[in-house]
Amino acid sequence: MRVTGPDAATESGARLAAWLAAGFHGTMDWMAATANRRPAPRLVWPDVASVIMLGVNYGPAEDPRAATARPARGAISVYAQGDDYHDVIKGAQKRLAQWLVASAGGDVKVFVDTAPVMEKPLAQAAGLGWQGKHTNVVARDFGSWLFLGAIFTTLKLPADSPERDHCGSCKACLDACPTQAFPRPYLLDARRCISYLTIENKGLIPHEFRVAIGNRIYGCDACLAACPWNKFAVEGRTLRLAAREALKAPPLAELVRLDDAAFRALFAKSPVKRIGRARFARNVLIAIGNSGELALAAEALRLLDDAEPLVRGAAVWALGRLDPEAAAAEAAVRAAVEPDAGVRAEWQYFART
Ligand code: B12
Ligand code: SF4
Ligand code: SF4
Repeated sequence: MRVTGPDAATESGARLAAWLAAGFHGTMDWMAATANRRPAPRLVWPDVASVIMLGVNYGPAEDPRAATARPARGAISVYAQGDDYHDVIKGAQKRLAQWLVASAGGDVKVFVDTAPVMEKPLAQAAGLGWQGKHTNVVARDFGSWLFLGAIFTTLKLPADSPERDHCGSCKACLDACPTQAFPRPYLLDARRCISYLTIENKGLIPHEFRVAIGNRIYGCDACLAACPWNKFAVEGRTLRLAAREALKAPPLAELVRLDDAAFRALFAKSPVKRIGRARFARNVLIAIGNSGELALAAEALRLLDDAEPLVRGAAVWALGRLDPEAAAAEAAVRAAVEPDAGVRAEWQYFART
């Protein structure tokens, strides 16, 4: 926990504007819609006098890169293997904020990615860590594994010193990115990031990224896990954030059979629930297409009849990768009668490749 002032992220506003102007936010229109407020906490709440930044350690028990070496299983990013951090951290922040008001007075508001606030530059200004070349905040004591949250208060608190950059000549995170999502150090093109492609992106995943995604079915930790500062990381102690056994490396064969109710039951209280069954099944089918497991071709075949075009489209690709002959036979009867233009485009893509 560290303290900074409400003007600490002001200069990041220009960088945010440049990022948006380049279109790096893709379809995250909410980033553009709130761009003027994001670097300016006073526009979010005019009474704010100090910002208390919190970092919550969610360090994994094992290196998450091990899960990406098991192609018949899905890799869910570390941050999403436990309960939704928004809920967990907000509860803790509220308790802290209540204590603050009771002991020192003033008024408070708590945010954990729930308001248009640039949490990373505020965290660096407060001294929690620095924005590494992968653009996330790295802390000397926790490596890449910190969630961030902010408490705005009307109290004028003494500010802590900012943290400085300790990346030096390292570029391990940039080299580790499977989709080359960094046009240059400290700059991320979200449209190429697997986290964006598997979570925020609502449509079919562009072909150029599908193979590189491998078995990552929700988010990505490749750049975070590559950071040498993780050698100082310790396992997170917040029980509700800890990885659930069922979400560590679930078999694709089970995930692909989840209907809507089973999806919601498995991912109750998990951030994964937010993307819904169709987007999740799309991601699982991309992983199935990359699995090399011929036995999973039957699942792709079955989902060619799914009610959701998003699922049918991904099923075409998965079947085409695992069993091109079966896909060709299906194309002959399905392509011409497919009602959805996006799925028809997938059949055409299959025919061309
Ligand atoms: C939009 C968003 C995303 C987008 C875009 C990510 C991004 N880098 O912007 C997507 C969907 C891709 C994403 C992915 C992830 N996210 Co996210 N995301 C956010 C969100 C909502 C806003 C971030 C933002 O303002 N982006 C706008 C751009 C302009 O910011 P930026 O990349 O940081 O740009 C800065 C740098 O480029 C820097 N810069 C530019 N040039 C230069 C040059 C130099 C020399 C320097 C020093 C700096 C510098 O200045 C810019 C402004 O500060 C925040 C929550 C919040 N409210 O802040 C969470 C947040 C950043 N995400 C978080 C997490 C955990 C993730 C993932 C790890 C999840 C996962 N495992 O899949 C990945 C990591 C991907 C990555 N490498 O960044 C955490 C990060 C915690 C931390 N320790 O930093 C946050 C803070 C949420 C939280 N409350 O904990 N995310
Ligand atoms: S999260 Fe994955 S895809 Fe996104 S920038 Fe990091 S390594 Fe690249
Ligand atoms: S991997 Fe290296 S360059 Fe990337 S954030 Fe960590 S120290 Fe910085």
